[in-house]
Amino acid sequence: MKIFYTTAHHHHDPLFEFEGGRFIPAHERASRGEIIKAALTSRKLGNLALPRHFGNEPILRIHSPEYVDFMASAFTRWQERHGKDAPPAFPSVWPGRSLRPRVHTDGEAVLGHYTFDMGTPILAGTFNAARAAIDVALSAAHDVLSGARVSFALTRPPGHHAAGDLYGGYCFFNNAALAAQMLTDARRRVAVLDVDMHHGNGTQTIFYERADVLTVSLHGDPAHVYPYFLGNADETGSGAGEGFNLNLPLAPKTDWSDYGAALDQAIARIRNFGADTLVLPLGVDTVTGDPTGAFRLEGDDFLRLGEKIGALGLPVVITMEGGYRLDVLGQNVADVVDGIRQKL
Ligand code: SP5
Ligand code: ZN
Repeated sequence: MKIFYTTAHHHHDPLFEFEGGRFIPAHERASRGEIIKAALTSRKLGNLALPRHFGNEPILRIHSPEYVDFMASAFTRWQERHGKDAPPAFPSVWPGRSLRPRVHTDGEAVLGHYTFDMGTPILAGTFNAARAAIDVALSAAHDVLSGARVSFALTRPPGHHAAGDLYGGYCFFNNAALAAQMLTDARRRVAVLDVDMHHGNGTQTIFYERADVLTVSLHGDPAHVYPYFLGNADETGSGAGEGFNLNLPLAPKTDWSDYGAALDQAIARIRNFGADTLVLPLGVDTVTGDPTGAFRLEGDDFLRLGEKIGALGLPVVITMEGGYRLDVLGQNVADVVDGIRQKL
């Protein structure tokens, strides 16, 4: 298995995020990438490979040109307003209900126009890191198109909360959606199975009106869990996409017995859709004690999760999403990969 990885992820290493009325130490740090890399390589689950460079064309299949331009220039524009030594960029105003969500270019308003939370700082190097993560994801998709059974995209920053023109939840570009689109453009029938703790709102939104990509997500019930404002079971797709989005929200404290049953449902839908290729946005923030999570997966549960996915028998592109308990992050990611490879 190839593990697509680049040191460019270090360009995005925030110290703080905003939560609970104050800045707290950021959960989504560059050390995560190194921990995952070390665990996968030390268990000999694959070989590191550098991404190749894909141009902007595949990005524009998913993200709007205005949004890509915004991301590319966001921090320099923030510096024009707040000085060369400006702190990380955070929004302070949003087009909430009753206000008009018009496109804004002004330094203070533009961040609120393009994001939905205050947990996602933009730094000087954020665009470089996020742009490199796109190439990592596309390289893994290309690897599967070239015949690989499984390919690992060590994407950092993660992507599943980002929509076509929206960042948030530590995500800037939707790496999994970009991979799914590249596979679909090559005539694959793609299912996206999102097993991160948090609903993959960006991925859902991107494919919501489409029948050609099935999106399935297992996550904490948005009544209690971030991102709160999307991810309910009644969101089934719309228009041509009606019936092609499946949300399986689960209660806080869900452990393997309920999680495994929901995963069986997800897998049954993917089989029934007739997918020939799987994209797996992988988050291991479902572990007991994750600082952003609410589930109780532990121990061998991640191996079992991987085994069930591997037993689908489909080629898989794995993109890395969440997982913030650094003491078990590497082991849990490696267990999922190990389980997939044992059954595939
Ligand atoms: C990719 C990804 O996993 N993004 C997650 C973003 C979560 N950001 C906010 C988390 C807020 C958690 N607050 C509740 C604490 C429960 N202990
Ligand atoms: Zn998550």
